[in-house]
Amino acid sequence: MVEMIRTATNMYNHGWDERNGGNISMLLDEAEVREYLDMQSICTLETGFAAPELDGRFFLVTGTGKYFMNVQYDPAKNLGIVRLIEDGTKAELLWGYTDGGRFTSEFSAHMMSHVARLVVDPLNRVVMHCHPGNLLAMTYVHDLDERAFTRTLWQMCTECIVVFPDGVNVLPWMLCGTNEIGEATAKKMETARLVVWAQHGIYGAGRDLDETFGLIETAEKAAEIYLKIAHLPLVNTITDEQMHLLEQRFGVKAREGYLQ
Ligand code: 2HA
Ligand code: ZN
Repeated sequence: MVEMIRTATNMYNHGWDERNGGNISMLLDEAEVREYLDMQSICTLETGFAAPELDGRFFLVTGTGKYFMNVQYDPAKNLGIVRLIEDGTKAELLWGYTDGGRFTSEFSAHMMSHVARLVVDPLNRVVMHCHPGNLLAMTYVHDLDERAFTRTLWQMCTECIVVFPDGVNVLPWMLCGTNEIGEATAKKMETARLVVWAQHGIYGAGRDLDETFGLIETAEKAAEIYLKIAHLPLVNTITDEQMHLLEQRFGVKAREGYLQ
């Protein structure tokens, strides 16, 4: 909980979550939840989708319409703990949303992304969405082809290929808050932990809040460098040969076919 508050505050302070922008969900262990809660259901909410893989699982989730800026001052109003029931078509509220609120409007994208990432990595716990300015800006001026987008980011900072060797997947502009964008995001999450929503923001997934934050932070830094240099004549870059040296040195494998 403390980490959740710190992360939401940190994301707000980075300018990634203006107003009610952004949302976070974190899978909790049942034992962890039982330690703090009496497990009484406050109310049952319809999710609007099915996710049988997550039946009975517990999540700490930011609330819809809530401001990341305020999470630190009133966590019980701005966050909630829910248990998915009835094949994920319903969620029991166990704690939080004290003003009668509910989970984020992007709950389907979050839950479907959890399903997709847990298949790839059973230790995945966190899905995070936000609106970082440089990545967002990049989607207006850069080719949205995933290989091209990823390669540009990798070339902007040496550590990028080490931090996200699986690259960045990209969705074209789609209506947010729908099951369609949720399904499309989850599909993209099968092959990468970062999914850009063109002209909107980014989704990240990871084993804990710091790792997921760091993933987005690294991609955002690379996008910042790109915007600083995109209009200037390019004199130097990180070559594919050098990328291969990074792969060897750090024991990572770049996404198949992304390097020459
Ligand atoms: O609710 O970021 O995508 C805030 C959002 C929606
Ligand atoms: Zn958003």
